Formats: sequence, structure tokens, C-alpha cells
Amino acid sequence: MINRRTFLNTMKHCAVFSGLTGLACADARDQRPNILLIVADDLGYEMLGCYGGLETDTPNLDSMAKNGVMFTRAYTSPVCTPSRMSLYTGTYMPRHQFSSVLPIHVGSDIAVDMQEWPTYAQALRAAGYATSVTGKWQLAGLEFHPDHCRQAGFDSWCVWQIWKDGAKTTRYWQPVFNQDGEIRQDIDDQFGPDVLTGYVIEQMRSAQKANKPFCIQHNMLLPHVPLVQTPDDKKANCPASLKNMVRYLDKQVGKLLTALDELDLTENTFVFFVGDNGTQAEKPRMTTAGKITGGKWTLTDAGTHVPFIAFSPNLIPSGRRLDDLIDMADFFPTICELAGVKILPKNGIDGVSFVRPLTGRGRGTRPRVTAGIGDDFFIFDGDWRLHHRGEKLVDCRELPEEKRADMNSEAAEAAKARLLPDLNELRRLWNQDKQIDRSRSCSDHQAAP
Ligand SMILES: [Ca+2]
Repeated sequence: MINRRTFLNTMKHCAVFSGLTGLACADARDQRPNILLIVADDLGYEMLGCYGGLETDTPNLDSMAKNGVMFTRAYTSPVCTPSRMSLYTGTYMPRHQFSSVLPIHVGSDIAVDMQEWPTYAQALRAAGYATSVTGKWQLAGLEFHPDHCRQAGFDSWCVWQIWKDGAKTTRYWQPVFNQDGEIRQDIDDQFGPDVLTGYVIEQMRSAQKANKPFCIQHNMLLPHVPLVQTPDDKKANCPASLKNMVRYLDKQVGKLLTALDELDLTENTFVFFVGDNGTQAEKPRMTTAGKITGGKWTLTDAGTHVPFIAFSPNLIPSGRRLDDLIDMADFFPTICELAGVKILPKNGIDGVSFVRPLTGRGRGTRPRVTAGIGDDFFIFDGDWRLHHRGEKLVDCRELPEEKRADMNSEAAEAAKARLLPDLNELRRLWNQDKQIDRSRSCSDHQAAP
């Protein structure tokens, strides 16, 4: 993808280069766009000011939305593992069947077979992208599978090693991070999220130096529990709070956008910011549209509706707010399309590219999204949600309020008839041979990382 500004800059670069060497410039710079995919941990859409959130301050994300594209209807499964499997592999939960949290935080040696489940990162790496990943790595314990990030398609990684020497470690203060196979020894006095921000900037810089486009999946650790004091809280002597952790997350996003500018990379980079599942909070959250209750772990709107902002002021028309439905599985084909990478039949993905709405060329083509946890999943068209379990139909026409549909109404009956074929297709996937022993998944919500 090239535009006028990129083209002119390239010509400028070529002129300098050929002037110095006396050689003609034969496409000295790889012009494929960079991808920075930022994934927040446990952040529902209602926590951002730009989505009507009234309880937090998110100036950087609000500005990113204002100068980018804000998708108002992005959905995913309500807990890490099923959501992230859909993100990496472009498949729905009933297909990949990793339906709850893998118990790597309690020392299990279970691992997702990354040959069986190809990722978008493998495809981009094979096409010459510099790929890296940070933060939450939920698909295997690195103590038992030290090369797992590489197998999943990432050249380099700086991830929280959740389990080490027979015990669970921490992500925030005294973080235990595995960088490219080694435990970082230099970060004891640092706040984990700061370490990751530094690593991402380093990765962008080194890809630029190597004249390679980069694809970085930055799995932020914030604002997942436990509630801890951020460095700013410590300075101001404030108690730990979810609000301040979200504020700190926002600040880290701001730092990354500034770094892109300083490296002169903004013009050729797509920045995506998305949540991996709904907020984990006991208390309701107020928004301009009403009160949001519940969140993570539940197959409700609050559990599955996540923020998704795209920012690339030079590559996409900015200042748009779109209600096209986005499913977490859609990032795989979208990223591949933006990078000019062909998706192979072996990938067998369910995702649908959202490049059309992203670039302002038309509406998205996805009519429905899905999400799942445990032994339930749903199909949702933006107004009605039909669940596998009990064929429960939920009326979502007045979100954030949702209510069980009145099956005596014609509208509900028609909605069920429309959604049932798609639900049955998901059931067909779900009833295929199981890829994993799901009894090994963790069902203890409190014990999850
Ligand atoms: Ca999560």
C-alpha cells in the first residue's frame, strides 16, 4: 500500500541514497505497512471516554479515536484464551474449542499446537515481516515450552512467564519476563507495563534499522487484576484503583504513538487497539448510554463487547465512527490483506477482512459475530443474540440494556428463524472431534491469571 506522502518520502530517500553512492535506487525501502496491534487485558468498551465511559480518563485513546476510526461494535469471547485463540488463528471458538482459560498459571504443561493452529504471525513472518509479541502469553507455559512464541510466528518476544520454578509469578511489580528465551534480570525495580512499552519501541526501531516492516502484537498486561499502584500512584501517594490502572494504560498507548512519530513511522503504520474481553469489576460502570453491569466471564454484551480503535492518519480516512460488526477472528484476514500476504487454504479461517470499512471503501460484509465460553456460544446480529444453550434468544435492540426475548412476538420469532442456520453451523463445528481435552481447562474463575 503506497500513498503520495510515502511515495514522495521514498523518492527523497532514494535521491539521497543514489547521490551518495552514485547508484540507482532499486526500491531501497520496503514499503509495506507496519502493524502495531495493541491488546488490552480485561477492558470492556465502556471504560473509554470515547465510548461514553464516565468513570475513567483516557485522553490518548480518545484522541486516537477522534483522529482514527472507532468501531462501536467489536465482539469477542469473554475470557483470554478463547478470545486470543480467535485473534491469533482467525477461527471461532466452536472451531478451535479452547473454550476456557488454559491452566498454565497453575503450572500445567499444556500447550496449543501451533502447527495445528496456524497464526497470522506465521504468515507475516514467512513474508519477511519482523514479528514480535509482548505481555500476556496464554497459549503455553514457557517453562515447559520455551520456544512456543517462536512456533506461533514471532521472531522475538518479551512476555510474562506466568509460572517459574514451581510457583506463579507476578506481572506488575517484580515482574518475571521471558525475553527471547532468557528471564530478564534487569527489571526487578521496574513496573512490568513500562518494560513492555520500552521493548515495543526497541522492536520498532530495530525493524526500521533492518529495513523490514514490523508486525508487533503488544499484549498489554493492564488493567487486569490484581489492583496495584502504578508508578504514578506511588508518586502521588494514591491507593490502587481500576480507574488509575486504565489511566496508566492510556498513558502507555500515548507513549507508543509518540515513539512512532519520533521514529517517523506514523505515516506507514496501522495501529489497532482492542480489548481481549469485557471488564472484570464488581461494581457497575456508568456511561452516557446507561449503566453497565457484569463483564468478563459472561456471555452478555458487557462480557463480549470490546473497544476497537484503528489509527493510521496517513493511510485511512480519519475521524470516523463505524458500527460495522467486527469479530475477533477478523484481525487475521485483515492484517494479511494490509500486508499483502495471501491466506493459505490450510489456515481454514472463519474471519472476514474489515479492510473495506477501515479504508473507507464501503460497509463491512459480516452480518453476524460469535463468542463463546465453556459449553455455550452465541450468534449475534447486532440486535438479537441466539445462544447454543437452550436456544435462548436475547433482545439487544436497546443496549446496554438486554432482556430475554418475548417469544410470542413476531420480531423475536423472525429473528430466531434468521439466526438459527448460523447457530447450527457453529454447532456442527462444536460437535466435531475435540482437539483438546477440555476437562484440562480451568473453570475456577478466581484462580485464573
Ligand atoms: Ca483478558
